[in-house]
Amino acid sequence: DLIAPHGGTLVELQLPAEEAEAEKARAAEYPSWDLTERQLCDLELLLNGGFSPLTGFLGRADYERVVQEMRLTDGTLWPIPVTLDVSEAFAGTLAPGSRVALRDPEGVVLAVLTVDELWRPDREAEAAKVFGTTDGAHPGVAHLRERSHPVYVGGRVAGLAEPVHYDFTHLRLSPRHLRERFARSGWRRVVAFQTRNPMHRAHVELTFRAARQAEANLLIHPVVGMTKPGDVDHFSRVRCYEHVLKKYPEQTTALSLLPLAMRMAGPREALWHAIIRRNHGCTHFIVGRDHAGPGKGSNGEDFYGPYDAQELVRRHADELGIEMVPFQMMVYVKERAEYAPIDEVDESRETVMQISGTEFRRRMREGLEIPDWFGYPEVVEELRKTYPPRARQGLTLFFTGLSGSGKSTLANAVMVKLMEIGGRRVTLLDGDIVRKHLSSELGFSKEHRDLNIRRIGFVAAEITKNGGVAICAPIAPYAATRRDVRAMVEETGGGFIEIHVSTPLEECERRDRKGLYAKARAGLIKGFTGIDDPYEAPETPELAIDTTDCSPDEAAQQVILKLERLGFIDLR
Ligand code: PPS
Repeated sequence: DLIAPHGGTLVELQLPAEEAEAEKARAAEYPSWDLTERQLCDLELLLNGGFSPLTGFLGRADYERVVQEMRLTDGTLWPIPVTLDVSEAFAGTLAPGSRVALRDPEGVVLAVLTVDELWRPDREAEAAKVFGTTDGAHPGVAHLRERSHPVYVGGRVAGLAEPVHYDFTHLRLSPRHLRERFARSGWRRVVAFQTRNPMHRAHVELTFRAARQAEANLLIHPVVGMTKPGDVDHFSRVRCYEHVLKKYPEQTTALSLLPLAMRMAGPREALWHAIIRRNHGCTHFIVGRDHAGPGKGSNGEDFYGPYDAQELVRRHADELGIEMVPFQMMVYVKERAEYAPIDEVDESRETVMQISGTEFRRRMREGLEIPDWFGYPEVVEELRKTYPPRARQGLTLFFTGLSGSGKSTLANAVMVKLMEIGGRRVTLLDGDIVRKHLSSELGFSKEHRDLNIRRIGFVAAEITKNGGVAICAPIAPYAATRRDVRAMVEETGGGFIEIHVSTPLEECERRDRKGLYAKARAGLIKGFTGIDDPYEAPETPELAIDTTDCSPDEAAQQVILKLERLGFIDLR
């Protein structure tokens, strides 16, 4: 007598074992599609019934109506298109009735899709309707525009194998398993809490109150599929949730992970989240401030009003069947030494204390204290492992400049000084070292130079990710390539310091240590940087050093001081 799934029954699409075996043998002959990360998430929830009552990827008519009216053609409420996007080339191999083997990144066939129809959707119109905007700053819009394929394929899906996970397997409960667990524990009322962030005291307070208010047990149901780019990785978050779980009275609260690919669609997404939780056996669902909001748009304003999601969910309350527990933002009230919803605080008499996400990240970066009223020490400690202060983060020092500008000498001096200070391993990726060990087959055409720099970027990013220092010293004449390398390194969470060794051409040529400028002037070397090949000087490097009038030791000292000012080394 648990709550019925959306649409009445739990629609699981996994074939029985024997049928699956037979179909697997046939599937070897089908054209196959390698699922994208998002499609893999969607497939998992299709197969396990998290997306009940869907029976596959949406066909055109369902898609159109979902986009326009948030409904399937049979009238069932469904706010987000769940579609399979493929390339033109792949679509060209298909026709209605074709069968497609859907594979995971390892090549395992997870499911077979029977094609109903193929069409080219108007993705801009989809964005405008589903996200209410075509601003590329919205991650859902950006995904549609930059990462989705042009052809949608609709059709039934039959599951052959469950998607494989190696992490936190004991916490990944499907709708069926959660329902079984609720039934076994006698949990008749369950309130679900959706999150894509680490949980601190405010969240625990909020969920605790929600459970009390709904007279229900609590399910902490974090998304571990895809969240907003830049979010805390799910590994760290789940370790935090495991700490937080201990803060609730025993046997009242459960934790399960949801392999959902979020779209950050705000109000529509809140409806979707509610439906998905109902399918997982929950009777209540918490919708807080700015639920599934993607942050600010290009105009500096929030995409959705803070309580738009609550409003939309309220408007569909009857059809949803799962009951919303709306919440205002929770804040710490200093005089009361406890948390309260912001609308229950009289700010003329009481002091509200808050730490924004930005402020939290600043404190982590600088290794500053996080007050006890804000976070649990175990959670903060867990996050400090993932986000060490700058002095313990990896970093890349990227020297760029003309041949003979002094890059190598300077890079070498900085390396020795960093080793003297200690604390991190240092790797030198000097131009000559790289061209010997990574790029020996490359020459100096634009393509080859770019390839060379990207290889350096890849290695530097790996070193940075692992907490070391990568010192790179190629010419790296192209701004766009340097920008890409910066992005690769910064994505790891470590630092990227660009140092323009800005010694002018005349000085480099006057030094001409290797005699190459003379040869280039004589036409013996073609395409020499600065002579008959371009060098695009960095416009906003972290540091620029002209070595004409300073010794290598002085120049290296400037770099070390810069690193200290930025917090990457702690000389105290
Ligand atoms: S790049 O553009 O970043 O890939 O260049 P890099 O790997 O740093 O290699 C530059 C060194 O190769 C020698 N060399 C040339 N440089 C520039 N242009 C041409 N055509 C060229 N041919 C050979 C030169 O000695 C550079 O060494 P450095 O250490 O910069 O003086």
